[in-house]
Amino acid sequence: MPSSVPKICLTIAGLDPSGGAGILADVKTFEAFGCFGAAAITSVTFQNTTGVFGAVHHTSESVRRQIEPILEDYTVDAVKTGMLPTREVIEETARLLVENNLKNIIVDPVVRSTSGYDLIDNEALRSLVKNLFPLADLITPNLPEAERISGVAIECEKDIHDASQIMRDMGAKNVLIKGGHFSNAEGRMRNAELSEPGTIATGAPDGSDKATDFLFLGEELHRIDGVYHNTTATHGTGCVLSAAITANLALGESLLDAVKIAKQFVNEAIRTAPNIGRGHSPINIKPA
Ligand code: PXL
Repeated sequence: MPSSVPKICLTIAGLDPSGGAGILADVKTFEAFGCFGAAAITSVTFQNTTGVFGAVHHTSESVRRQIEPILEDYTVDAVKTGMLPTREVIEETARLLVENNLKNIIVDPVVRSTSGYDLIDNEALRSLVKNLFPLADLITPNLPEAERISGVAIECEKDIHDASQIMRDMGAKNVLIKGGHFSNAEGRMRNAELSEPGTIATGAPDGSDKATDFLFLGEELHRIDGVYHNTTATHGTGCVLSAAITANLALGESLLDAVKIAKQFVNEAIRTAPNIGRGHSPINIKPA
């Protein structure tokens, strides 16, 4: 009996050789959902769980020459972009997505590593907004990324609405702002001082243990609640979340359901993280 044809997901992103983030995390996640994972590398980073020590970026030609043979051969059902380090790579990626009429596109606007290393320069970020936001079915910034892109300092729920509106004005159709960063000590302090009590479930002054993501489907807000895990084992959570959304779109789920399923998957992956390495442990990417 031939096995059934799997859905195919492509990630266009950086390599984290330590396996926690980037294309390795993406492909593991695609496969965990039963999809077939393919990957084009935009940058080779030098890192482990304690930090990022540098990177060598690929050229736009290298990115095109990786992707074209894949698209000539496979029907790709969904695509995610992660670390796109330069304007050239971003513009080439946008051209490839348009030329090949690719669907189910998730853009994770990767800006900075958990350890504070800048993965993309300002010129590239402007190009990402201009060229890729309009092509994406969903963009998935975390709070610091949403702040940097929108220019809004996010302190309370109204700021989240404003930042989302600005990013939609920039061309994004749907926006998922990941609330996990509200749950750290700084977030709790900011909330306690500056927002009305209870306006943000996560990191609330009452010590609430929710990590809420804010999904704007157009103007319509859906709160996606998750459990906040007080842990440093968070390396790659953004990559895994956006890859899990991508896999579920490939499988035919609606955007809302794909985000809910992905959020549960990441929660479980954080809860059962293996605690390897001396820094931020990777999370546990296991079959869904
Ligand atoms: O989590 C953001 C990210 C994405 N992609 C690559 C990374 C990182 C963070 O370190 O290295 C390749």
